Amino acid sequence: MTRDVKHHLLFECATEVANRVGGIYSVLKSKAPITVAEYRDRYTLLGPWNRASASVEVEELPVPDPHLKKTLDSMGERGIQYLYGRWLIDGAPRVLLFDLQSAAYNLDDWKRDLWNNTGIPSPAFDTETNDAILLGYLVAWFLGEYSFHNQKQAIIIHAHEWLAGICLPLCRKRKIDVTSVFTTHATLLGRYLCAGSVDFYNNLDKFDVDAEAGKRGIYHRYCIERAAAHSADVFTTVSHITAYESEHLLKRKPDGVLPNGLNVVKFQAVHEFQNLHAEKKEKINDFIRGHFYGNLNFKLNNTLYFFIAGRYEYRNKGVDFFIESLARLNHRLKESGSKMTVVAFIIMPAPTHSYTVETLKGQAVIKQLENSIKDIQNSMGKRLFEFCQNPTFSQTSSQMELPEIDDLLKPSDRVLLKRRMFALKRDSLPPIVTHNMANDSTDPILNQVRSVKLFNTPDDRVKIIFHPEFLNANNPILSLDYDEFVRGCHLGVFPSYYEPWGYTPAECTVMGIPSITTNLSGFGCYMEDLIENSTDYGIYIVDRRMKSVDESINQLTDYMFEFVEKTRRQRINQRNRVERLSDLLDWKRMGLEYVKARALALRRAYPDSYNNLSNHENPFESGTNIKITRPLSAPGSPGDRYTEGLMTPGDLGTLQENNSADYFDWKLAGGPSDSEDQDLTLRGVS
Ligand code: G6P
Ligand code: 1S3
Repeated sequence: MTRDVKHHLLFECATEVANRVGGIYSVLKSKAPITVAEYRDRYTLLGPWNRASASVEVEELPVPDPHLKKTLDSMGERGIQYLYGRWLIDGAPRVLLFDLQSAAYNLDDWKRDLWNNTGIPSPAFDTETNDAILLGYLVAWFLGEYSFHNQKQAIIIHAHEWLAGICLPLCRKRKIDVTSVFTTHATLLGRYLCAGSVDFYNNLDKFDVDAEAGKRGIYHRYCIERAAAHSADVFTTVSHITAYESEHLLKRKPDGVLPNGLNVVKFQAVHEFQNLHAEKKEKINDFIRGHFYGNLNFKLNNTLYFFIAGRYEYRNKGVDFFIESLARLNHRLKESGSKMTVVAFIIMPAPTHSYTVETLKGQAVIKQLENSIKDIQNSMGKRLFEFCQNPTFSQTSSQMELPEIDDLLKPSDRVLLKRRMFALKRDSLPPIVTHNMANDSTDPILNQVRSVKLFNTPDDRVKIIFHPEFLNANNPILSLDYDEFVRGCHLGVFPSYYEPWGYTPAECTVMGIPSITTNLSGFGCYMEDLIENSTDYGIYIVDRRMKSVDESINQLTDYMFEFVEKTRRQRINQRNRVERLSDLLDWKRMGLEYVKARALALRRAYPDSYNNLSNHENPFESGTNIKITRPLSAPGSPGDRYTEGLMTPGDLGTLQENNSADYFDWKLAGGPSDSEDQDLTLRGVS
């Protein structure tokens, strides 16, 4: 059938539509403005209807498109409940959310059908898989009916992750007239294998994938993921390194890489983000005063805030590396007699039973002290004012007399102050963890902190605070949203072992905060490919690929030590430089790869519509090998380099069909350095 490919419709399907769970929510939300700008009302996001989150994120709207209305009415007649509306985020994209429970009466039939038609098994009690099946069958049902009612326009279904992937083999099996893109943001098996103690990257081509999935009880999930990857017209992933992994674990080489972007909002004046840093840091200082009450033997002016944040995946996110290198950093700072203190935050949600009494008490006693001092300040001010209105002169020297401290600070004030100061006395050390942990004695983070003996003693130059809950401005003790917290910190540390992309360091970058990542993360590889000496720009990349564990930890320690040694001026300069990189991560640039993926899907499904155009089958193949010839300049915007050639972000990470590239050896040829290099050197930033 001939369909209008130019005015095609785009449906993007994921379980995190208007439902914050993890990275895919960030992808969809931050990408929405550019996708809506391109498609307007031809774009709709599909997903499960999570009533709690949708009630605050989605505004219901009448269904405007008659084809859509017919389709939904017909599904409604069969008991399917849905919510059609506007997602209340930048770009306000249309969303169509299906109530999975309203379709649950079909579950057994659909599971049987899945087995009969695709050979994918589904055990009875895996709720996540059951939901994936319900969503997949609902979306395939919807697309089947919709493409029947609307026979004019071409339709693209873009599914993210295995949880939203079941619709793809179904569309293929039922020959539904749509074209499809599947993006995997991590592979199931990769995540599981890395979380154990496996030498993952050196054995990728050797794993017996079915057996490994079976051993971990995820064979059925793995089948869904693999089926989605193989039945999509275009298969993509988020980074070069995950493409390599997908090729081996899912047995299909991705057609291209769709790196994740961010919706970069620039300030009018450069200094604004620096001011924000100072403002938010002051809020963190307030928290620290409370947390370390009675033990604040370090100067906040000489204190740096480091942090790691994300899902609690101890090994995958590199928390093990972080804690070990903090212990080494502590040792080196003590040895060198440094006057600096590092407070390292670990922000990773874990099962807890509320805040500890000690944590709450710390904030309360400091608040009380602050309030009492304000009251005393007030009364002292009044007394001083009164005294000065009626000047007295010394009888001997005819000089004007000034008040004595006792005239201003009355005995009752002294008593109050003493009481407040007594309240600051504590016998215990400042706590490591802010909450009562559900599994305190078996928690891997706490156990490692115990084993490296980082107990927040007065001698320690590195202190640790584990906050096992995501941050939120309504939080009673650290009342900052995550973004505000990042702005107030000095360095993000993300030494991941398994990280298909890694939004955390990317977010630091657009907020002008330096970060440490690794060459096993999609983001780290991407930046390493783009920037010749990324440390100059506050992107430190730990080599976890070619170095031994001990060497990598030492490298991480060196980076942190080097950072601690910087002067305030150097930190400010570095923040300016980091912030300039944010253009590289903007969806306005990253989104080009999504455009290419969709173009390829349309071309593959409707080749006849392209007969008169060039026969370039795969738009991911740029044809020319365009290289960055010079490193980013410190003073100018690195963004201008892109205007010189045709390069788009994915060109760096794009896999081409039938190519035999060794992904790990992917390198940009270094070009001649220019005067801006010298500029960098002259500034003494090496
Ligand atoms: C920003 C502010 C400066 C402040 C500095 C502190 O740049 O604009 O006024 O001195 O932050 O930097 P630091 O790295 O010491 O937190
Ligand atoms: C995944 O989320 P994760 O933290 O489980 O998807 C993210 C978005 O693509 C990606 O940034 C991250 O590396 C993956 O691991």
